[in-house]
Amino acid sequence: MNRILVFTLAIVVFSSSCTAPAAEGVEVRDAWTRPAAQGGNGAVYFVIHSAAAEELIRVSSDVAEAVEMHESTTNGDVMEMRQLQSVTLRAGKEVLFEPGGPHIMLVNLEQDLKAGDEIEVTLHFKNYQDLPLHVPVQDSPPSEHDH
Ligand SMILES: [Cu+2]
Repeated sequence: MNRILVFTLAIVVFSSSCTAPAAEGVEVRDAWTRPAAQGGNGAVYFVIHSAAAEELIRVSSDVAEAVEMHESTTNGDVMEMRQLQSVTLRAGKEVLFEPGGPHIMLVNLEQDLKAGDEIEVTLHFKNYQDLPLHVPVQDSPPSEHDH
């Protein structure tokens, strides 16, 4: 009597990834704001990245009477700004707050913003913890990183 043994070979497929480990939580880089005078308005720019889907719902700061999220759009030759109630952060995607696009508006500054100063701005999210930012006051955007 012959016995036929069937061997089953289990194939384990290892998935490999060549991407860097994903950052966790919310990260902000290249924050900056332009010099501005007390009583005027300022604008804060940065690059924000969230590992998970997230929503930026509010921004606060002591340096201005009000802090709003705005989006600049060009309508013909006219640059317009509208207020945003929230900014959606898609999982793993960067959102650029930059001149001509979304930005944080510091309305009615309580103090002068001078080049070399640093101000504090806090980002508030739907789910993620509050994120305080130290924002340098400078005349031009931070130089591009190599990436
Ligand atoms: Cu604005």
